[in-house]
Amino acid sequence: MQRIDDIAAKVRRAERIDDTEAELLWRRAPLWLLGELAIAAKRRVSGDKVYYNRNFHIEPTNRCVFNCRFCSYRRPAGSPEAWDYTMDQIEEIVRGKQGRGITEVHIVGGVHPEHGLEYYTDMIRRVKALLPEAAIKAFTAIELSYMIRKAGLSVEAGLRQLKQAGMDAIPGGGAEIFDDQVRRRICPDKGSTAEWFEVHETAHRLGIPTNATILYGHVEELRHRIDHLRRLREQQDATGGFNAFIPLKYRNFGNPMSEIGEVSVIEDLRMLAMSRIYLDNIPHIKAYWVMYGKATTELALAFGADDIDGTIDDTTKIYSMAGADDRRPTMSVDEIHRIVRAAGCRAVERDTFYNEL
Ligand code: V47
Repeated sequence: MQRIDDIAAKVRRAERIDDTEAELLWRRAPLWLLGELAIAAKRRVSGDKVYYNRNFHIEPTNRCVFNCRFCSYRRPAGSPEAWDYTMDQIEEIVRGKQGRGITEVHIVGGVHPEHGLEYYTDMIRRVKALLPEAAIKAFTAIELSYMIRKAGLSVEAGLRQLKQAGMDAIPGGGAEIFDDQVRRRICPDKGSTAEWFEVHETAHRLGIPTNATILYGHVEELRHRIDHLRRLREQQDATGGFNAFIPLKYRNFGNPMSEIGEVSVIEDLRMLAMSRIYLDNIPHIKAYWVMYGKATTELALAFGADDIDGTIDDTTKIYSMAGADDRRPTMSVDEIHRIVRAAGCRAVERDTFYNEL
């Protein structure tokens, strides 16, 4: 059997590791070694830089046609906690963010049963009109697949319309776990893995950059995580359009899977480091601070992450409703610089396309 030292030497030489090697490293390597290898891999891509942006989220609705068991956010129509913003309310949110140097608006929500594609293209146009200098990163592949199919269009035709309206990039959500059996257990009626990949593959061909995520730390096994990473690495070899990979830790408050505990911070760090080591072709690994909390995010920077997302400005509820520490997530640019400096790195503001600002 291969020794950990041989695999580590391979990673240090920037050679690709296979799934068996990944499994061995993941199970057996001490945390300090994973940190060392991940940092070396991170430094090859981004040196001592850690990227952030000035962004905010719009979550137009928490009504959803799907019933994901890990979701703490969805509410049925008629619930006092359900919301469904009008265009006027969305424009009001955006007006409140003008003049603050925002470079990205991240729009995701539930998969609404009634809205048509024109509703979404109209939303994008209105946001763009009020914040023309910001890029719009909008809708998970699952939302996109649903709205485009409902309009009777091919994925390509639908994405072209959205791009034309001003959609500049696609976020990484909806990936969850690609393995069909695990997917059936945690989100049985959700759009499929094949749909997720069809949207991302088509977006890449149309020149729309995208991100990718994994939702880990619930019922999946290590082999499912590695399978997930392998599918992403293969897609990236083929189409090259993923900018960032974002491991999302399952948070267990207020959802139908709450009896499952949350994994440890040590496991978060192993997940991050292995993502950096295995995904040798996806440039950035994001430690989404809203989901980890600020203290773990600082640690994440010592385990291969080179991006911490952005200022957020208390505009997302997905994680506060799922039990994240920060009930009103906001980070000032000063605070971002402090966290990044504490980890011995240099904070660099970027736009959605990773141009340095
Ligand atoms: O797909 C939902 C996850 C995702 C829970 O692309 C949960 O830059 C943990 O994808 N515990 C949406 N996770 C968020 C997302 C994202 C976030 C930040 C940046 C980017 C990007 C993308 O949130 C969903 C799902 O995997 N999620 N519920 C939960 N209880």
